[in-house]
Amino acid sequence: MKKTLLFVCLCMALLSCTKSRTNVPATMPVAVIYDTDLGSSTDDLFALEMLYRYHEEGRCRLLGVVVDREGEDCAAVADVMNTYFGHGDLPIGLVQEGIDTPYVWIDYRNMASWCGDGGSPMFDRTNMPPYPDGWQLYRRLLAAEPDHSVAIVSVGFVTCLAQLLESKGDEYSPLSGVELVRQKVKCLYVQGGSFGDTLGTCYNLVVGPDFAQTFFRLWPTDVDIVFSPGEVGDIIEYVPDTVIADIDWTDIHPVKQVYLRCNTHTGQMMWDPLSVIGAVEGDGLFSLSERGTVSLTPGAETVFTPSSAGNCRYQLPGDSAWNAMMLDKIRTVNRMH
Ligand SMILES: [Ca+2]
Repeated sequence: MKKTLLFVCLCMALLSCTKSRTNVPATMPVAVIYDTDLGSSTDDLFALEMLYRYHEEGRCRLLGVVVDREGEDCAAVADVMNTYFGHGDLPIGLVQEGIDTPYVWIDYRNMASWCGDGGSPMFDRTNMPPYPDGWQLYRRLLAAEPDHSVAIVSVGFVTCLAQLLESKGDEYSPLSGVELVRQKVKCLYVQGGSFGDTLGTCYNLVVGPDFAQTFFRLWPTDVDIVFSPGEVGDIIEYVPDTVIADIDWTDIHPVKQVYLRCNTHTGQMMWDPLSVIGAVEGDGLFSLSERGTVSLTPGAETVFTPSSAGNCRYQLPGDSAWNAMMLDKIRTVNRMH
């Protein structure tokens, strides 16, 4: 009898350890705002697919999508994705005065106009223009949430975040942007930063240096940031043939159509999903740096300074088994439907 009791206790303890390591939310799924430069790379699309799945599983509550790359065609991609995956009611914000014509690696910005064999649009739409400015959508969504509860996942430019931080009180909240972030945001997950032995830049920050400087100057130092520097995703590749094979159950799929219609042999790695996984599944899945602060040089290089009271940490690259596990998580959303 005693042995049975001991066995049960051991099982419960092991279960408890497993839960805390993976940090699967039990009762309060984390609220997430997804901030993305849709229209150029496909890792943004996979990251968005993952958020839909997490939302459907009750592991997060996706509040909305902020598109930080200029152009209604980029916002239309968000709408096509939302509608296709059954989340057409999600609000979409779009940057209005962002970065002037940033480079496009894989150009799927005209996704909303793609037609099938019959000549009619392949994908339905729900949320048509005009869209609110990205920073305005941030203010509306944040103001409605409990304090210290929202995770922001920023996998594009920090244009809308910089504009949010510069914003003043409005109809949604009397708080300034800085104070609204301080009150509502639990953690920011950023795809970006470079924290090697020598100073380095990353694309998402260096392409809009003024926005990046504003972001680093104004982000509250008591609100956590977890960076996912490029070197973590650099070694996780989801090759085009595998993407197409994973979505073998249909051709009418926005991500598969990107891979059928566009040149996707651009060295696309799985950077953006890592910030989503961290925000929803928790930091226990990752090896993280110690705490510290991050500042930006005039050349948009990120500088990490260790400090136990610092609000910043960054993900560290994993070994081959960890990389395979992460890729498998990403592939799951395409294999299952
Ligand atoms: Ca991106």
